Amino acid sequence: MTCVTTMVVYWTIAVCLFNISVIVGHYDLIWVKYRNKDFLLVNQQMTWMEAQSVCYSLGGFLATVSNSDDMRFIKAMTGVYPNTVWLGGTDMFAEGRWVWIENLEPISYNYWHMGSHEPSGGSADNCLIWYNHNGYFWQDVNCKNNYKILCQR
Ligand SMILES: [Ca+2]
Repeated sequence: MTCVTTMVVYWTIAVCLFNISVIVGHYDLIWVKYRNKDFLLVNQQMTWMEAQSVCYSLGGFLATVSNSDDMRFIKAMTGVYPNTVWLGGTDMFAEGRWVWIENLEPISYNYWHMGSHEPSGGSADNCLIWYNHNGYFWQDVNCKNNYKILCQR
């Protein structure tokens, strides 16, 4: 089994366990390890700021995507149509200067949807989502929208 397949299987098990735990009323959140990061998909929709504070309360932050391997893993983990997921990118501190909330480092690797010239929202759209549109891509959206969230620790 390839590494990615193993991860997908592991994540599927994790999703099943998480769903069961929600059904029975427990919120045992399951972090999924990938290299030196742990990721957690929270299947509840909220604003970007709420998402960041939920991640913080769980000992983490909204996810940083450092490279294409990270992105591939996140795809496998969250790529269930029609998921749209908050990531930790924002340009709320300075328009057009995208940083990761983890460390306020500039976003270097990116996965913007080039077909629609993302990021395209200007000062109205300052937070980063990962969404499904003929494949999955990044887009800047209004931080007050409500989406599921991907935490990292
Ligand atoms: Ca912006």
